[in-house]
Amino acid sequence: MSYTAHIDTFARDNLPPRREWPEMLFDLPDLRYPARMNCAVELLDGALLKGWRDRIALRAADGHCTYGQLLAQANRIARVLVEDMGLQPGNRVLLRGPNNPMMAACWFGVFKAGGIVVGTMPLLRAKELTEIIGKAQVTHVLCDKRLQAEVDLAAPACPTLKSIKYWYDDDAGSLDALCAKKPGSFRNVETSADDPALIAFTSGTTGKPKGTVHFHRDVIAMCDCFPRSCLKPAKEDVFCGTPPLAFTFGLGGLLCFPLRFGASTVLLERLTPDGLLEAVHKFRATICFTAPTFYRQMAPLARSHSLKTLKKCVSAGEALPDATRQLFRNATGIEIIDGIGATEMIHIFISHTPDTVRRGATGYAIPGYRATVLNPAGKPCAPGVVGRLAVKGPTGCRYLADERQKVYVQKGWNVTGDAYSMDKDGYFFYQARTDDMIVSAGYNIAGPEVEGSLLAHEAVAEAGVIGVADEERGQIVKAFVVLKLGYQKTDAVVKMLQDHVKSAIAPYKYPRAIEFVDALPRTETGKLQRFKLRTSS
Ligand code: 3UK
Repeated sequence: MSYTAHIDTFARDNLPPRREWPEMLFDLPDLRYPARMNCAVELLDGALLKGWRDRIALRAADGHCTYGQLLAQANRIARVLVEDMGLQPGNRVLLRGPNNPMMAACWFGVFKAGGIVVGTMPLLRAKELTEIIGKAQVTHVLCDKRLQAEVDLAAPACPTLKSIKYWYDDDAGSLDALCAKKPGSFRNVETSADDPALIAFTSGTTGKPKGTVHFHRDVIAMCDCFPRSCLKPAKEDVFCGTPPLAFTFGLGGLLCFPLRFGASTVLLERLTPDGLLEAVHKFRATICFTAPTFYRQMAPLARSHSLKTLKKCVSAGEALPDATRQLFRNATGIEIIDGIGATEMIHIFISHTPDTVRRGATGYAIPGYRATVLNPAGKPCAPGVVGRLAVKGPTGCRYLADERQKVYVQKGWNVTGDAYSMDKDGYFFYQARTDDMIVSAGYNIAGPEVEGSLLAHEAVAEAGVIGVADEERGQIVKAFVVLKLGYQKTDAVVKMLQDHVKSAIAPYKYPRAIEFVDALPRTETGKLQRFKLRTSS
């Protein structure tokens, strides 16, 4: 077996068999990494070698810290893990906290000590934590003191746990107190480039959580793909946004990407659309990462904030409706960079630059990745034909001990579960999640297209579209609509919206049922939870 720094080989032992891995592509010269690499050493110790010691790395409500200070803090945390908590390389460490500087330092502390990070979203409950801890055989926990309650509830049912420490905690035995006694240096664990670095659990909306294993090299590869080819950040950039660091969209966009480029990142807890705009203004942010629903809600508020510093905005997590793209551009002058990513792929693999945007498209396979659309026989579809999106590149899906590996990876391709079409120039057009396609009277209808059409109407704040069972047609299209202020939930408005859709897209796609609601159910990552709409119908 090849070199590993892991003494505890649980994660390696529970990788899928090699024959079930996707085909990996390392065509780009930027992606040829040394056999031994630790992603935190590459990002932090590497930053000091580049002369960035005194540059600001993290910005937060109560101050900032430099690359040098972040490195020292990560080293102290690594020491606490090894010297006080008995961490062995390969052990899994659960991290739990809102986006704040200590949470960021913990990620790097675990990497440096050769541990494997299991990030968890702040809103997860004891039941979900117990499942994740059990599945990943978590041994250690580092947690923000304010999120202790659910850990306490979960712990009795988690026999693998050995040691738990809290931060932003006054206790003598807290992570903060232990760190304060340590020197800011650490002998980094020399991991192999393909030693597991993190197990990211999918923010999937149904079924048992799936853990996706990513190696040290994958963390660096995500920094060397989308940011280099589409975002093109500079040292002077200030990143900000909403995705939790436990979501790989946030881990990349709000932590690893800025540090890879010598830039700084604003870490803020629990942001609203208004709060995010305020943060852009206050921190003079230049790059923003968030979900489509945030851009939509920010557009009407944008005029009342000074956003002159903001240059680039990245949207991911779900499809960006063209109506939202237009609304945001009209309000700010910024052409949003859309990108589809997945926890299985660690980050974005289809995207575009502001100059290469094509209306209604997510973009093209970014350098390093290849993408195609497969028909039911597993062959590439002709341009314009809808099929299953399949992708391969320098990163890919490796589920931790999970039969569903064979569903996600087919013939070397990562099959994301999205229905897409591709045009003759290689631009990819999102339709729906494969299992969300609506079939009504023999027609295939993609809910997001109907949502997009509704969102273009001035009365509509938000829309979610699903298929509901119907005796005559099999399914009918049903829309859940949040109206803007000043519009009434009346039959006349129903008729107006139906007529609008009929005139904007093929009439058979119009929502035969419309229900007005005050809000749509969403995940912590901004995704619409269609299954909740289905069960409420
Ligand atoms: C959907 C999109 C259309 C799509 C993610 C960027 O979302 C991320 O990861 P998840 O595992 O979900 C993956 C699924 O979400 N999706 C994401 N982005 C788009 N659909 N247009 C988009 N731009 O169904 C995909 O299969 O939660 C996104 C970076 C890292 C991520 N983990």
